Amino acid sequence: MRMTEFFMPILRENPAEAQIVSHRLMLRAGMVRQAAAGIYSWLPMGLRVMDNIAAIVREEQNATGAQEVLMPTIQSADLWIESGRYEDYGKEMLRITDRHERPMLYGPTNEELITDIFRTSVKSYRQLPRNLYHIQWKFRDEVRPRFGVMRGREFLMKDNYSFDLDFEGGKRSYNKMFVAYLRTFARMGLKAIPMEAESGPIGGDMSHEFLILAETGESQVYCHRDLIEFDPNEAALDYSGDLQPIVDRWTSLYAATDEQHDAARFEAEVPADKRVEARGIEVGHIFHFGTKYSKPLGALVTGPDGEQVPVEMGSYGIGVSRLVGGIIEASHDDDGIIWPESVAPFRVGLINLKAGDGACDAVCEDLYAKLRGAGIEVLYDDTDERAGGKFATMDLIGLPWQLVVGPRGVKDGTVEVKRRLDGERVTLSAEDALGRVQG
Ligand code: 5CA
Repeated sequence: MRMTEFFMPILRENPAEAQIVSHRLMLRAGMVRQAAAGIYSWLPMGLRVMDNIAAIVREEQNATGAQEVLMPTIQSADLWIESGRYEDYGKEMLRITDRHERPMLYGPTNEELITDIFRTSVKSYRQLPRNLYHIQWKFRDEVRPRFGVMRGREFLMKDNYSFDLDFEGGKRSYNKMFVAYLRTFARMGLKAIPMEAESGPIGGDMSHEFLILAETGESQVYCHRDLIEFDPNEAALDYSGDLQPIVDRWTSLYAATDEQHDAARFEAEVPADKRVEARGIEVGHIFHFGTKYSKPLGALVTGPDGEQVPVEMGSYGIGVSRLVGGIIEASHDDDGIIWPESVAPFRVGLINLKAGDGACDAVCEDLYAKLRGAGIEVLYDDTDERAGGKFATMDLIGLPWQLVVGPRGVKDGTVEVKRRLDGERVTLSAEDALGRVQG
């Protein structure tokens, strides 16, 4: 993509309304624009990152055997009245009336709708287990939408729903998601720690939140320091095998969010020098709630002995749009964002220090064509801005690699390669520079 053609409304000044760094940098880098309180438009730079995050989520879900569907944003109130949650959900639910005066709502979550799809389609235990997910916008009329996309009113969530015959099966499904979440967040360069959590309005008896540590996090968390060092990829993974040992390892050490925190247990179980009390951002939340929805909604299957049994269910959420902000909170410096390669909007930023100069243009065009030919996403700064401004913009938008082409280097046949992560710069031939950014 040529910067002269790219829609990237950069802000030079810090926007006054942004209280935390991710919100500030997302606005400055032209990733999002606020449309109303807690509601955002996603501009190309932001959408590219969100799409990359969603792609990782999708790949890791598919690897577990979960299948993608797409349910609507607008739901009929009927199912929610049937489950008993229509009243319970309170003011957070955006209620809508259609032209026939039928009560509708903008879905804050999808347990009812998926249970309805299930009950009308699956009748026998032989069709179990099943795990369906979608990546869809949700609306929650939060009292205090804030911190940009971190606590929005409209936000993109991956949510899946598992259906099993019995508790043991339900636990297996829960474990699969537990392990898939560890891998999903690790692929985004995040250290997400599973913590005992309250199940809140979703309900259920078993629940873990996945949190990344960040000063600006909304949750107070308490955990054993060793959890921060655990490697989510250390065990070879077979989703058809027994995942309990992996889950046991992660849950063997104390980790809890504020609501579940037990100070006495924390002190008894964690040596003083291993106690971490910090702030965290909840990026995922998994629930096992058994028959909470299948019973009232009559999602029954015929069991092996011919009896009718309500299915065991769980639901599993990942805050896809929140992750865009969360990753920035975890990875930035004074100059701007530092995107992990896996989610970066472009892998390479190509800077032409003297656009309009025949020799510089020729080298840049050649590099640009070769990078694209190699399937590498590149943003080519072909503008006539001065060098300082170009460097500042490239650092702000945080692409992992910068290729800098200027008249002096062109004369020597060299290009400067800068790695955004640590600022390391090396001068290489154009060919070696290409090799380096390809990794
Ligand atoms: N049905 C269940 C799981 S599918 C559910 O709704 N869980 S949740 O309420 O915990 O939300 C799942 C994830 O969505 C959270 O972990 C969080 O990352 C994200 N999320 C929740 N509320 C917001 C919000 N207001 N803005 C941005 N992301 C949010």
